[in-house]
Amino acid sequence: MATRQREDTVLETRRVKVKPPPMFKVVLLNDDYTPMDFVVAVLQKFFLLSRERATQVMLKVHREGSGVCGLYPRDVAATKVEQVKSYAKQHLHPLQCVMEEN
Ligand code: TYC
Repeated sequence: MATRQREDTVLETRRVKVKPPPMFKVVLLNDDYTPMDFVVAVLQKFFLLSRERATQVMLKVHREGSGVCGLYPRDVAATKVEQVKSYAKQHLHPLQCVMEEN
């Protein structure tokens, strides 16, 4: 009986849908006190932007209130946010950074 059942077994091939991981924007927020050159340095150091690109992003944040530094998987984005906040705090600047699901 067991043998018969095994012979009758059909293994179906099933399409396994693998979704790309959710991605998160790391967003820098404007404030009135953090020096512009410090923000540019942060964007170069933690987001590997060129000085030119970092200056553009900093000015966007300064004028519009916020700006995207980069797009990363959840754990990478969370690490960047903590690195920026900790570095700003060490330097006594109120610079804030958040992550948002894309
Ligand atoms: N607004 C700041 C100033 O005038 C500059 C600044 C830019 C601060 C971007 C934070 O995320 C920021 N010194």
